Amino acid sequence: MSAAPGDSMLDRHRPRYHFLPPANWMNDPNGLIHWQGGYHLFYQYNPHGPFHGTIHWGHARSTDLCHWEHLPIALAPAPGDLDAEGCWSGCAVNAGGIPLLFYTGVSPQRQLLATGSADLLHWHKHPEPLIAAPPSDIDAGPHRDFRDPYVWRADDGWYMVIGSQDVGKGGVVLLYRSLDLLHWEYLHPLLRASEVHDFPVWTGSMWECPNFLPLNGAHVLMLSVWDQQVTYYPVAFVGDYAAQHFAPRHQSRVDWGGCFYAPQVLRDAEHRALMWGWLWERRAQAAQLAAGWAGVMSLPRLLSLAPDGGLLQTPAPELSQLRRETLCTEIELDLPAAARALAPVRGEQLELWVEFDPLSAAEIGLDVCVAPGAEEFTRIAYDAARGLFYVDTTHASLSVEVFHEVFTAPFSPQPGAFVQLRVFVDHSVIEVFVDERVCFAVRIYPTRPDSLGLRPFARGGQPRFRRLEVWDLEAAI
Ligand code: DQQ
Repeated sequence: MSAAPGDSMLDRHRPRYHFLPPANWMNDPNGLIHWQGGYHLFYQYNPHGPFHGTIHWGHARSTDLCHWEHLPIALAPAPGDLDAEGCWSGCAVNAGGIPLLFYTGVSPQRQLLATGSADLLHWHKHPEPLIAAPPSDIDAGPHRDFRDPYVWRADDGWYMVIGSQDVGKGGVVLLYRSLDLLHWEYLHPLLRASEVHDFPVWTGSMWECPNFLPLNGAHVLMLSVWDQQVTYYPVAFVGDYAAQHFAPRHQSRVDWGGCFYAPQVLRDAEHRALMWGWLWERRAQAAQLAAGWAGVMSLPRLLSLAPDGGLLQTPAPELSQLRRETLCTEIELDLPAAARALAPVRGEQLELWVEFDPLSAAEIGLDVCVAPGAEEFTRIAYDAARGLFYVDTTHASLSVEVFHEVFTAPFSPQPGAFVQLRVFVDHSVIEVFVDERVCFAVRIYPTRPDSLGLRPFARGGQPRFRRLEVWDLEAAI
C-alpha cells in the first residue's frame, strides 16, 4: 500500500519539524555529506509503502538544518543489478571533487559504489562489487551479514569499516584499506565484541552501521548493536587509534529511549560532527499501514567529548531558528510556582529548557503532552534514590495499539550543579537531552486531542526549579 502525501499530513502524530519523507517507509540516515554549502541527507526508503522492503536511497537537502527540500531518489534497486534486492546503508565521500556513494547491495550482501553528478542528483553504479564477500576467517552467519561501509581518508590512503558478526563470538567491525577507492585490501578487525566488556552496555551478536571518526583528540567508533533477542541500540566506543589499531577506553549507549538506531555522523565545513539517527515507530504495524508513513529522523545532534571520554550530544544550534513564540520564561520557582507558570502552556511542537536542583526532591522533572485530567501524560524525571533518569510512556496514550514503556539511564548529576534538561516535543516524537550526557528519543501516540499540557513533577523534598523556558516551534517539514 502506498499512501499519497496528502493523507499523512492530516495525521496528528506526524512530526512537523523532524525530517521524514512525504510518505512511506524510512529508516537509516545514509551518505550524510556537506557538499557545496548544502547538507545532504540520504536515507533508506521504500517508495512502495510504510514497511521495510525494496530499499532505495531517498535524498533531501538543507542549508540551515531546519528546512529540507525533497530531492529525487538517488539509488534504486534494479533487476539484474548487484543491488537487485535493495540498496542498503552506506556513506558518501568527496574524492577530490567527485562524489561517491559506498553502500551494501543485497543479496548477497556486498559492498558497492556509485559515482555522482556534481549536483548529487544522478548516480552511476559501478558494474563490479568492490568487496564481494566477508573475509574467509569470519563466520558471518547464514545470511553472511556484512554491511554498511563507512569510508574516510588518511595520510596513507583510504580506509573503510564494515559491520559484521562472527557467529558465537559476537559483533565485529572489519577494517579495509585502499589507494584508489576501487581495490580494497582486508586488514583485520578494528574491534570485536570479545575485546570489549558487556558492561555497562551489552554488545549483542551483530554490529551494523559503523562510523569511525576523530573527535576532540580521541577516536570514536559508533556502531549499532543488533541481536535476535530484539536488542537494538547504538553504542559509542571512545579511545585511541594508531597504526591501524583502535584501543577503546570508554563505552556508552548513544541513546536510551528505545527507538534511536543506525546513527551516522557528518563533518561539515566548520569540522563540526553532526549526528542523525533513525527513530522507528512504537505502534502496531496496522497503525503504521493506516498512517501511510513510518520512520522519522532524529534532530541533528552536535557531538563532542567530555573530559572523562563520555560522548556529549547537544541539539544543533541552528534549531533555535525554529522558535516562534516564547510561551513561558520563568526563573527561581518552587513546585506550585512552576505549576502556575506552565498551566497556560499547550502544544505539540515545543522546545523546553528546564533547570532544576536534582537534590531538592526524591524525584524531580516534568510531564509533557498532559491531558486536562491527566488521562494521558509522558513523564521525564530524575530519581535520586535509584540514580536514574527516566522517560515513562506508560500513560502517554490510552490506545492499546501502542507500546507503553519506561526507559531508564544511569545518571549522576554534576556535584553541586543544577540539571539542564532540553526537551523537544514534535507530535509523536520526544527527544530529551540531560546535561548533554544522557539522551532519550521516544515515540508517543496520545489519543486525546487535548493531551497538550505541561506540568512540573516532583515527589518529596522541596523541589527547586531555576529555569523554565518554553517555545512554540515552527512546522518546518
Ligand atoms: N538497515 C539497513 C542495513 C543496516 C540496517 C537495511 C540498520 O544496511 O544494517 O535497511 O538499521
